[in-house]
Amino acid sequence: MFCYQCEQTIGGKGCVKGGNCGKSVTIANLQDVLIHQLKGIGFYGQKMLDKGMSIEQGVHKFIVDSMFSTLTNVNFDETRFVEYIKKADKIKEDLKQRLGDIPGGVPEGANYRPPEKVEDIIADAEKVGVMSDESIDMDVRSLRELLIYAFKGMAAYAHHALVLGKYDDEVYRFFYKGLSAALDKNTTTEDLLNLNMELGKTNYKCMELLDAANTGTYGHPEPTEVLVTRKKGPFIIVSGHDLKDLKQILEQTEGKGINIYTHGEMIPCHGYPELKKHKHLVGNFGGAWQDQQKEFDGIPGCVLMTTNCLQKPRESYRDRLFTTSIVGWPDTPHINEENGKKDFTPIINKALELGGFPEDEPEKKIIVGFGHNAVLSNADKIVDAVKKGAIRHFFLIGGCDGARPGRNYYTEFAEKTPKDTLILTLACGKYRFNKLDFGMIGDFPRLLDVGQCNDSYSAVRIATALAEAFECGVNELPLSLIISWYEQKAVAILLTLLSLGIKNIYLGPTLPAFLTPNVLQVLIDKFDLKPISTPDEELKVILG
Ligand code: FSO
Ligand code: SF4
Repeated sequence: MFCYQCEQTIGGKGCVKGGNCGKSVTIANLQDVLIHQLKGIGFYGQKMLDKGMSIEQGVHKFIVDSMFSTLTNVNFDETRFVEYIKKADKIKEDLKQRLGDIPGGVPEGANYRPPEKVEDIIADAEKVGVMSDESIDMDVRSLRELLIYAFKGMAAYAHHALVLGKYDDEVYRFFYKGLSAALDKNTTTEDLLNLNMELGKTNYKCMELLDAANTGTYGHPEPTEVLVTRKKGPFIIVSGHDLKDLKQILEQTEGKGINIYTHGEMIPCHGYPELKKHKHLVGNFGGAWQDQQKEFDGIPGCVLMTTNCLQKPRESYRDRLFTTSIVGWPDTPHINEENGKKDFTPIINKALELGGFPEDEPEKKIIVGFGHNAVLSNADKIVDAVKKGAIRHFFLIGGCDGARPGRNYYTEFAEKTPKDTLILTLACGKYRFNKLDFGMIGDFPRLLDVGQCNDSYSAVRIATALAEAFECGVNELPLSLIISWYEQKAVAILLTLLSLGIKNIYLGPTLPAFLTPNVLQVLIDKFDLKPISTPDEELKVILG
């Protein structure tokens, strides 16, 4: 096993004897073999596309879903990965047969066939994993892995859009192109740099698609107060990022006396008209993902994990944790979809049986729901406030939260921003400061929650609209991006921001282990990417 795809990687170098995330050697190896298989599908798929042949939606969906399953904290279930690897083999063989002769030959690796026995598949990771090609140029490996990790992130967004019926052939086509290039030993650093930029642009399209899917189905988020304390009674906590799962749970629990809480990245759901109209969507539970083991310990209710981020469940709540979609933990009840619907009866019955919280906590509320529509419908007022000097600067303090120390930087940064500055935030990193009172600037709360990491598109829309209003480029705006990363969706978003030409991004809490000094230098030279130092230092430089 060798894995360095997330910020939590051991020693800032790589996990080799099991992951800090709870990933076992077996799962890591199976994921490596699966990624190798997907590169093979990419190769044959690209050849088909070159010939003008078409590929079924089912194959696109398989790539997206199985790739998403290898993202950090999504799936830890051996059985599921073995199934994916075997299905990938069938798909690959089918594409190969339909193609017939391939002029120019086939790269080593495209013809890999998984052995019958699971232990032999696991052993094959040695031959196909991240470090299997020891002689390869380190910068090529670095850029190749950057591409693969960003693909995992984009796969998550493509998955969410597809759940709501939205897809874009151009996005899908890029999976074949990029995966195929990642398999080819002749791909150069320059090719890979270009592919990473292309991924950033394609991911922007993918996120736009997801935004259209979410807002088209559930309406545009509106500023909404959310209860962040507990209410008496039976409950289900919905975690992850999937809006459709939440909607189905809300419909199936209507009138049953069960309170529904969002968790982690689901908090922006409270702003969507079609979700918030359900009165039993009562509030948001707990903090960011890395607090879940402590916060779910012995809870008298159920938890549904719809996507990342799942941690190893403690025994005290293992019997009340359910997974769905691509999420998995061994021997944990999983809710499958049948004919486009999920039956949440087991989780509903369990929640009723557990009885819930015995009493109400004293109430506390915060505000969410500042997606691009809500913010930009006030664009005139914002522009006016900037012109009058009431708003001096905008900070986007967003990205993932995480378990390692060093993330207090983001709390401290938010706290130290001057009163005449506006803070936009998104993703789960906001739990470091979203319950603090930042006050108001005129009619606006100083802290505007733009949404999930999945809503980064909204932040870009806001920035480009402001740039248009001020007749300048985004880089000339009084706007600074202070980004925290943890997993691979953040990698895809970072490439999107870079591909849009956005410079001077402050990235932390540490830099990705998979970036070599040379690759990092390219990003610094080309995009003025900056590792974080201290909030005081940054604020001094930014505000002058
Ligand atoms: Fe957080 Fe986890 Fe949304 Fe990530 S929940 S860390 S960027 O997976 O997905 O922000
Ligand atoms: Fe380690 Fe992160 Fe990989 Fe888990 S996902 S094995 S913590 S690098």
